[in-house]
Amino acid sequence: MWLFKYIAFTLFVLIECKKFRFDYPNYDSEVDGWFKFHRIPAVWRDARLRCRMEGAVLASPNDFPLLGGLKRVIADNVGTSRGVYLGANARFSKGDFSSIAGVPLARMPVDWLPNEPDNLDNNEECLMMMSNGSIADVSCSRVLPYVCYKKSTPDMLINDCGTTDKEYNLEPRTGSCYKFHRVSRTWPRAYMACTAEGGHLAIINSQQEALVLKEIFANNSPAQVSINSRETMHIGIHNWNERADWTTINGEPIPEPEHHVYFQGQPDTEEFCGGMMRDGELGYSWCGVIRPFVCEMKPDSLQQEINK
Ligand SMILES: *[C@@H]1O[C@H](CO)[C@@H](O)[C@H](O)[C@H]1NC(C)=O
Ligand SMILES: [Ca+2]
Ligand SMILES: [Ca+2]
Repeated sequence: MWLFKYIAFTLFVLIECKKFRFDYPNYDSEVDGWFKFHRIPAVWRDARLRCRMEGAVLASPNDFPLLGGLKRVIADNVGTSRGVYLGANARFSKGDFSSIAGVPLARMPVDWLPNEPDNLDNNEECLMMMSNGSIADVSCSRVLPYVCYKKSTPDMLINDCGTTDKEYNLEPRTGSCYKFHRVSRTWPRAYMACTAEGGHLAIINSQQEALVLKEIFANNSPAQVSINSRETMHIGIHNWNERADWTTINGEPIPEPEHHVYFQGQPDTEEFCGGMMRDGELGYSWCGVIRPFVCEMKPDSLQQEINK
């Protein structure tokens, strides 16, 4: 009896240790990973990107366990009358459907809905799945809910910053964690990336933090940053389309800078986004320009349970 208890306890501990992040709460041993249902529907392109930014992948029924897991998630969240996007798509080449991991559709244990596939208007390069596992080809611009999947891997360790993302570093001077993104994005996409990672675009709360951000930028030379616009990085400052009314993205005032804040001269009522230049000056920037950026996260933000 004690042996049984011991084994049960050990199993319990092993299973309990399988953690990813609070919004992927339930480890599913059949798929050795976690699912997250995204209730806010999106076009396929945004669905894929959000899963990727969360460190996961837009789910596909690559094998029987994944099919079973997906069917359960769909049944629990959307019922039987609606469908969700799959990762599997034919965007690279019409008709050649395969999952994001490269598994061809012909190898997936799925059936088509009645009268599908029909490639309506020769414009259906994405797939939707119902809770019974039947699929249909649909336009990738449809707005549908979706499911992200994270496979458990041996190198998944939760670091000081509460994340498995090794690029987040804890900064003792501010108590926050930061990640510099060398792959440039527009400001809205940068905002999305930071949010998906469990944080937000870096917010300057003190002179000390302004200095920390300047140092982070300095540690990433222009040659290490992906494309043009290497001299300014996006941070969490916005003018809310109100010319000079600059605040942080949390609506807080920007701390009185020692350095000059170059926020003058922009046209009326146009949307501008805040950036920091290599010399530490803050300035405004077109939101649509792709630039490197810094995300900030509190060490407990991804692991805290939700209080309901
Ligand atoms: C799955 O459900 C749809 C309706 O939601 C139905 O049209 C289809 O025939 C079902 N597929 C199977 C294999 O039962
Ligand atoms: Ca169709
Ligand atoms: Ca901050």
